[in-house]
Amino acid sequence: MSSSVEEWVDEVSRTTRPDHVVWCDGTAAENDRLIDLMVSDGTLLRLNDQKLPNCFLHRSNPQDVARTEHLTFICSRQAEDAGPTNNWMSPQDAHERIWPLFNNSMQGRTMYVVPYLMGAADSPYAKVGVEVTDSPYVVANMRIMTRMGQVVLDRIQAGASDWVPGLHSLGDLSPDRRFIAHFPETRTIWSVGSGYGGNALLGKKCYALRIASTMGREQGWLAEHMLILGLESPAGDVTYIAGAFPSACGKTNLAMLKSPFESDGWKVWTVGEDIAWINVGPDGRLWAINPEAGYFGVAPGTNRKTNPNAMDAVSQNSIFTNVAMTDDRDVWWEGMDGPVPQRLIDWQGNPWTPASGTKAAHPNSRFTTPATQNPVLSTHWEDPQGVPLSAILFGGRRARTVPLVYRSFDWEHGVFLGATMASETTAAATGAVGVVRGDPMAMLPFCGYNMGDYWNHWLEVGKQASNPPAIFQVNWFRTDDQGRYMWPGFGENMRVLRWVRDQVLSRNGTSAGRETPVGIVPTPEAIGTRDLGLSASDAETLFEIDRDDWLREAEDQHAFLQKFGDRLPDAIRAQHQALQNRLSPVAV
Ligand code: OXD
Ligand code: MN
Repeated sequence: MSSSVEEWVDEVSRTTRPDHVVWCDGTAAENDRLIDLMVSDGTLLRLNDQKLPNCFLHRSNPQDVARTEHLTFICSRQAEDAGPTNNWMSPQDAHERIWPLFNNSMQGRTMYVVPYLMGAADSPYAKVGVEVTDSPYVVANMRIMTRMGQVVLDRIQAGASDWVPGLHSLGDLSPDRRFIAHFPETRTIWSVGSGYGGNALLGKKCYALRIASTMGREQGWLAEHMLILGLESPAGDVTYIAGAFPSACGKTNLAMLKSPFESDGWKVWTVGEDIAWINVGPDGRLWAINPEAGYFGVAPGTNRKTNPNAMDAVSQNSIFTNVAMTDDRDVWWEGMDGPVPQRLIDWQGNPWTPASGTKAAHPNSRFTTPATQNPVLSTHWEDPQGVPLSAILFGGRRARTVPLVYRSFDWEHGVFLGATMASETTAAATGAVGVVRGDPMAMLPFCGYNMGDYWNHWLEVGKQASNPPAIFQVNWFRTDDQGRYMWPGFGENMRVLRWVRDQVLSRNGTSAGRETPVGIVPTPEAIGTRDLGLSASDAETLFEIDRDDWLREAEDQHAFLQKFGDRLPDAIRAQHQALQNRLSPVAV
C-alpha cells in the first residue's frame, strides 16, 4: 500500500474518529456483508426476490433527495478561477467552515476506504480515486458505478500517485451543515451532510466532472456531461455520437434507445449514459470513454415504451432509491406501465393510494444498476482508447424557440451553440423546476473552473483535432399552445439520429436540410414527420426558426455571455455577433 493513502486515511481518522476502519476490496462477499448489515439496520429493504432478485430499496432522508447546487463549491485560490457560474469559497475559508464539520463526524460509525477506478482497467485514460465514507449505502453504490477494490489498490501499490482523495461523511444530514467542496488545485473533494448519489458518490459528479474538467484543461482533454452511443446502420457500420443534456433530460433513454426501425437494421448501442472523457486521437478525431461502470438513472417515466432496455437492466442486482413499493415488495414509480396500483408504500414509507394527491415515488427517485445488465451495451464500451466521435449533440429542454434539431456550420459555431444552450430546470437538483437557465454544454453545475476558460479550452481542443465531430443542437421538448409535447421523443428520436448520421457521412451534408440564420435545419421529409402522423402545422413548428423568438434568444445570450467579462473568448463573442447579423442583416 502506498504510504500516502495510508497517511491520508490516518489523518482523516484522527479528525472523524470512526469506531472502525474497513479497507474495501470490492468482492461479492464484502458486498453481501454490507447488504446484510444495511438490511438489518433498515438502511435497505430487500425487494421481492422472485421479481427483482438481489434488489434493494433505500429511502433517504426526505431533506436529502437531489443535488444541492447552492451548497456545492469550487474552492480555487482565486474567485475568478471558479467563475461567475460556480459558488466559490477560498481554500482557507473551507478549512475554517467545512473541516470542523468532520470533527468526530464518524464516531459510532465505520469508516470505509473505497479505492476506485474511473475508466476500464486497461484504458490509458482511466484514473484513480479513493473515497473515504461512513455510508455503507455509498459503498454499495460505488461498487456498481465504478471499478472498485483490489484492482485499484494494486495500482496504487504499483506506484500510481495521482489518485484523487475524496472525503465523505453523512454528518447529521442537515442541509444547514451540508457542503460539497472541490479543491481543483490540490485535486481534493470534501462532501459532508448528504448521502444523495450526486453529492456522495464522489467518483461521479465531483471527480469525473468537476475535478476531471480541471485536469482535462491542463492535459488537453475534455470531461463532459455526455452520453455516448453507437448508431448501427443497415449496412452494419456504427457511427458514434455523444450528447450533452442537462440532468433528467433523457440521456439515459437516448443512450439505451430501442429503435422502431430495428427490423430495417437501425439500432442503438450504449457506450455511456452520463459522462464522457474525450481525448484527441492520433488520427485527429475525438475519442470518448465512459469512465463509469453503472447507471444512476431517474426512475419516474421509465417504462416498457420509453426505455424497455432500462426496465430489463434494473430487474436484478439493482439498488432503488426513493421509489414506491407495492404490497408484494415490487417497485413502482409514476409513469410505470399498467394501471396505478390501488395501494402502495410511498417513497417516505407511508401508506399511499391514488387519492393521496402526492407522488408515490420522489420525482428524482433513482435506480443504480450495473452497465453489464444493459441488453444493448456496446461491445466497445470498455475499449481502452474509447470510440471515435462523429457527432456531438447539445440538447436542452425548451418549450419554444429551439427546433427539433439543427446543425452548426463548423466547430467554432458548434462551441457557441454549446456555450449558449439553455434548459428548463428539473427535479435532479433542489430548487424550482421548469425555469429556463443558461446551462452551457449541460455543465453548469459540473464545470470545475471558469466557464469562459472552459469554452476557450473547447476551442483549443477543436484546433488540436484535424477531424472533429460535427456539432448539433436538439430539442425534444417543444410544446404547443396547450402545453402538449409536439415531438413523440424516445424511440422516435432515432429519426433525428439517422439525419445526424446522414449529415456527417454525406459529402453534400446540406442535401436534406436548409440553411437558416441559426444553422442547418432538416426538411420534414428528411425526418419523416408524415409517416409519423404529425400534422403539417406541427411539423412546420418543429423546424421553424422564428426571427422574433431568436432575436429575444440572442438578447438573453448576450446578457449571459456578458457575465464572463474578459474571460469570454473572442471567438464566442464573434459568433454571437455573427448570429445577430444573420438574424438582422444590415442592408448595404
Ligand atoms: C445525475 C445528474 O445524477 O446529472 O446524473 O444529476
Ligand atoms: Mn448527470
